[in-house]
Amino acid sequence: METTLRIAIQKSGRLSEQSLELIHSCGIKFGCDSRVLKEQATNFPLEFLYVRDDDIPTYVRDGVADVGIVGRNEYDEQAIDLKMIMDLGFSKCRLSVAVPQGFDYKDLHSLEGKRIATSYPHILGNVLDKQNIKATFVRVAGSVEVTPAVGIADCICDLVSTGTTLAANGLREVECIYNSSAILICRNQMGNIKKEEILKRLILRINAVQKAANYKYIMFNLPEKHLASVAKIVGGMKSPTVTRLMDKDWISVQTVVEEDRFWEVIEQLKMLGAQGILVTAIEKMTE
Ligand code: PRT
Ligand code: ZN
Repeated sequence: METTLRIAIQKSGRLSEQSLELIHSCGIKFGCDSRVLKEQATNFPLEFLYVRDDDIPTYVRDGVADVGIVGRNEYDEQAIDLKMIMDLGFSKCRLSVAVPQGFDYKDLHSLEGKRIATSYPHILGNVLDKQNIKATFVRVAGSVEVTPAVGIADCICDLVSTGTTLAANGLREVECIYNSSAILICRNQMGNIKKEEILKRLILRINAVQKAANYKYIMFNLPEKHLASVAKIVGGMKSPTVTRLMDKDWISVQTVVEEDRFWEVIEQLKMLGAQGILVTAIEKMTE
């Protein structure tokens, strides 16, 4: 039987859609039917296991799945001995302390002796221990933000992305203690060479997709006399591709530019007299 790598993905929640989108952009085809528990990719030796995100670290540890996509928060909170392969950059959020009106907050020491409701006692405990702060944790699995209003906690420590939930519950975010995003995890020892090979192929594809997302492909026409300056501005993987135009004083240049520097590069090219600037997204990119 052909060896397959089994990946655990959140069945339904904040990680699901982008996890599937990532695999899809790696050119891997599958049915993506959220009603099933398991399914097989049709053109790559990968099997999907759709589960609750909380279960993913244990499933990977126990070999139920070989790899998994999970929030870094879940991975660090469970503190199971697993390997983090890479940061996938989506489902970003932060773990923050938030207090109700009237709570006099200066710094983390203001939490001394307080009751803090959280689903992340391990991560929060580590942060407070480092500063020798003693507090009581009220463990709650959901609806953390209502606990101060109902009197079972003095403040909370919960995940935040837009801050809407905190505001809706009259809470003020006072301190971010931790940042999270989706990560790819596996066991420290996969124990199967064929699976390791498949994982390497998958990682190569994910890297190519992630790299491509950070770059744009640009093409433009330029007076030839500015060729030397343009190479300095755009950089490019090796050097820009230059072709001649019918008009002998003009050239056409093609290159890749980092997303972060994109507007700066466009402005500088315009100042050099570049014309007909075309920009396209890159789908995949490998060294
Ligand atoms: O059913 P299952 O157990 O699989 O899902 P779940 O309900 O436990 O998890 P889910 O889907 O809510 O979150 C999965 C992962 O998404 C988390 O472990 C984080 O890594 C990541 N993530 C990103 C978030 C958020 N953003 C987020 N905003 N997880 C939860 N929230 C919650 C937060 O707890 C709070 O209740 O959203 C609310 C705050 O959101 P804002 O936008 O109002 O600030
Ligand atoms: Zn969960």
